[in-house]
Amino acid sequence: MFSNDAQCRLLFTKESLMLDAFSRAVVSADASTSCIGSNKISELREYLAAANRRLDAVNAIASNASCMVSDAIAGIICENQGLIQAGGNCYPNRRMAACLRDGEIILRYVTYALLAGDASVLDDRCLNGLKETYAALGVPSTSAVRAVQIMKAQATAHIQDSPSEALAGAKLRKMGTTVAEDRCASLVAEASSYFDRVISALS
Ligand SMILES: CCC1=C(C)/C(=C/C2=NC(=C\c3[nH]c(/C=C4\NC(=O)[C@H](C)[C@H]4CC)c(C)c3CCC(=O)O)/C(CCC(=O)O)=C2C)NC1=O
Repeated sequence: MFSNDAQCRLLFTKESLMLDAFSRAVVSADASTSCIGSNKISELREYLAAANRRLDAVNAIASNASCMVSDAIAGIICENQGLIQAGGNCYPNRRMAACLRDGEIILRYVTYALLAGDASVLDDRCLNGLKETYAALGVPSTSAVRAVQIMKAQATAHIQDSPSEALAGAKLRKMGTTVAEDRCASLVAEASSYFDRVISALS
């Protein structure tokens, strides 16, 4: 399959790389045989300065994860009842369970990426080959994408600690953390970009 050892090794090192904001800076500097640039250093300084807010954001998602997932899957089923009828991909219970589990897996990898400040763990360990797996199993990607969109909206609300009464009802839960004046705009944008990565990987 591989024309030589080096190609084979490259493929495997590539696949097992899990980067964070720091190791990403090292790997890209090394790739161009340069020192860490001052731009990079100030980006990393910013990453450190905002680290507490990043942890609050990760915690806001992680500690609401099972509620977010069940709500997102309930949402796609409300919008498309065919999913739970014979022939639907959330029917029977075994598939419903697999779908809920996939929702949890995706959300978990998004939180890992948000913690690391880097998408590689999400790309390599979750999204790599997922579209093909879904195609092979007949999992409808439009519904999977819709579930991810719902989780993206929920994550925004949780990072800003502003889940709405209208949408959350009795399940409404606030973390009580101090939210920055800009309503954590950059963390919201970053988390959204990871959800968008999932969406484009499945589309
Ligand atoms: C760590 C990374 C990782 C990922 C991402 C992963 C996904 C994953 N989802 C699967 C199945 C599945 N995924 C779904 C998901 C859904 N069906 C729907 O209608 C909804 C749109 C959607 C939920 C949002 C279903 C129903 C199955 C089972 C399909 C079947 O067996 O027929 C399978 C096939 C094997 C299995 O059933 O466990 C894999 C590998 N597994 C992993 O280890």
